[in-house]
Amino acid sequence: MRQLKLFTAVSTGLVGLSCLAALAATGTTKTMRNRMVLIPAGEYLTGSSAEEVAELKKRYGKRDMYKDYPFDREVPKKKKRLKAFYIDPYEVTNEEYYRFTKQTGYALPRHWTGGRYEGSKGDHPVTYVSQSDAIEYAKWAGKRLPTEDEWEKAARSTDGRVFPWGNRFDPFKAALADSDLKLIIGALCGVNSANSAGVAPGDVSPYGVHDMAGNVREWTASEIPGSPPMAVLKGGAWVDLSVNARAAHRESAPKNARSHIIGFRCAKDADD
Ligand SMILES: [Ca+2]
Repeated sequence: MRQLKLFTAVSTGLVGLSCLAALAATGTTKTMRNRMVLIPAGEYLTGSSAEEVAELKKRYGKRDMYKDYPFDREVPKKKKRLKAFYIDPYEVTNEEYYRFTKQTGYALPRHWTGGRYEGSKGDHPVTYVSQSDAIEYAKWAGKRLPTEDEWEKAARSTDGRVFPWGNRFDPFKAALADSDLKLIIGALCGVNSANSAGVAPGDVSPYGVHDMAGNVREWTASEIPGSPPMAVLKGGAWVDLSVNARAAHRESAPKNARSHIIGFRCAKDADD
């Protein structure tokens, strides 16, 4: 019983901190959302080494969802060089996507009713959008989707870090489903779906790009060849474990897929 009381006290304290942080972050995002972040030109580390992938297989390979997972497509870990580019600091929100549909008459996400998103979810990431929906939005906004390489550099910076904040996973940094405690906190906070952009202030890369480990998976402009070719998704979602939150993780989906766990952010050439 004493242990239960202690746990309750600790978790209640954490809930308070977590919810307050979320409120603070929401206020911040309103002023920062439209400013793109400049990712400077230069080298960065992409992918994972064969040893890192062997460790992932050892740790996750026996779970049903990762039994046949193609971790090997993260190999090799190597240096790449990219030109400078801009990237959105947050995932595209319902409100932003609503303005796009209003101006263009573009089809609404299928779960919207009455011509718009649900009530207070204007600052949540838009979901149920395909890669082509995301591309059309980006064109309207004078932007484009980031390539997989651009997305990965914006998340892990130049030092090859595993997560946007560093090499060590911390379930309190991102909107993920990685620990029972995090799930309890999420439930008490009403966080049981995609969250307000920037709900997890710790999920931020050295460049100041938010929600790259969690919240929703994100479309990129890149594809994995095949029949049919698949689009590369980066980052984890609120339903995912930490393995998906690694910046090197390469998820993929048919380009016309629409899901409650997939959204996107935009990029732009730096010389525009
Ligand atoms: Ca994300």
